[in-house]
Amino acid sequence: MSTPYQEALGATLIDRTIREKIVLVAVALPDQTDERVDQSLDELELLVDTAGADVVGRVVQRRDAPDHTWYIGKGKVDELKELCLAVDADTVVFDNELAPAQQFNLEKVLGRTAIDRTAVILDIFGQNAHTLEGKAQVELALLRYRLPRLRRGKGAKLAQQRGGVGARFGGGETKIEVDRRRIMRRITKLESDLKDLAATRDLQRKSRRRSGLASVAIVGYTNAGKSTLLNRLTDAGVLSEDRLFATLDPTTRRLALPGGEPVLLTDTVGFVRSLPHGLVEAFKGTLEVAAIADYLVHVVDAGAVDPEGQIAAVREVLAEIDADHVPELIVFNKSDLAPDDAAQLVVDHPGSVAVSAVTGDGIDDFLRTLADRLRALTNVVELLIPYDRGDVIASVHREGEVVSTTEAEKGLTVRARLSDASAGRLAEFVVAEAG
Ligand SMILES: Nc1nc2c(ncn2[C@@H]2O[C@H](COP(=O)(O)OP(=O)(O)OP(=O)(O)O)[C@@H](O)[C@H]2O)c(=O)[nH]1
Ligand SMILES: [Mg+2]
Repeated sequence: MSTPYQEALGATLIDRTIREKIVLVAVALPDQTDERVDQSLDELELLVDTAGADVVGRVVQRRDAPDHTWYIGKGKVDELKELCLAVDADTVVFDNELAPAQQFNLEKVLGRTAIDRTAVILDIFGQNAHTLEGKAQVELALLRYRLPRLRRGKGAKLAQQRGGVGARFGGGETKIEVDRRRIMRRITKLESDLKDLAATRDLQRKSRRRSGLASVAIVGYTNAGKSTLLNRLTDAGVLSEDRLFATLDPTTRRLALPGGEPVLLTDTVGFVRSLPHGLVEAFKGTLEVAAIADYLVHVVDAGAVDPEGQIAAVREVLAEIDADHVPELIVFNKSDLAPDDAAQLVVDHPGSVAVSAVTGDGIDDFLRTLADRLRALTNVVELLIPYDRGDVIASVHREGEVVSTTEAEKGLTVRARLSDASAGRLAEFVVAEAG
């Protein structure tokens, strides 16, 4: 008998005996450059590959707004259908988020499964969840995604017969009415289980707090090298792979910092652009480690195509989980692969460091910086920052913790906990060491 979890994942996970053939579709809206759309599709291709299928074609349409019925225009739908027939595609994956009705309409016309980026990410998460909590979180996100998509339809039925990626996410479901009720009951149960798990974690956390150790969370874009860094610093033995979302469950290890007290270092789930909101919501319990950490180590792949975009995407998720108030130390990783990029990024981001988690290059400097920043959490300085120096105000917020701000005639008076290094860099604005 299958467990409810397996059932939510579907008997038809990606069929790995055959590699499914996938056509990617994107709509370029006016605020997106062609380059941005291509990058996003490259990433989607990587996601599809991680999920265990092959991309065999791409279709892009520039539009002022999505079509109400099919997301792309009717002419483009016909073109897409032709292409699917020509390459014998099993499934089409939209980079944009499809409404349940659009998904249904597309499946009907195309005669094959149509899913979106969210479904692919959910699929990968489903494959990578191992702990009780991880599984419960993924199942919850999956069920919430599926609920509005339960529906009878020709395309959907076909998808179910064929199996594959889409079958779990597509409209395909035959015993719908019963299922809807059951899914709703299951969602309620999972929500309450997760609440219990959160309570247990809360207790564990309190006992850790009593240990008096500072906590540091490693966050960052998926595949940035977070787990590799944790392994380099401790003997955590966490799985690190050239694979997206390899880590779903947080691992915590003790780390001795140079000249400082030990800290608790936690590896976390990676972020990605347009991380489905439902998933973030479901993973709140796990992501909470970032929100309650004393400091964030934000790992960035210096050799990524668009590191700035990845930083922005990570910060967006941090804001969503209320972790944007936690000070961060940006670590540009993989300096062995992209030494020039890493050096430039460090210049562009004052206060950041460059490392290679693989060769160990820069690690000592990183550890000293982190120790200094943590000591600084108790080090309050007062700064007077002219109103036109929004950049400085932003640095203070990022590198330290703002205690209070007062508007003065010459500028903003900011009292903040800052590391010696940050205070030194901002020396021209420091008016007092408040102790
Ligand atoms: N060359 C090089 N490769 C690295 C470095 N750090 C990590 N990698 C590689 O990058 C890939 C991803 O590393 P992980 O540590 O799994 O990345 P992660 O951020 O934990 O990824 P997720 O858990 O999937 O979000 C692996 O293939 C690592 O070997 C580095 O400093 N240099
Ligand atoms: Mg990892």
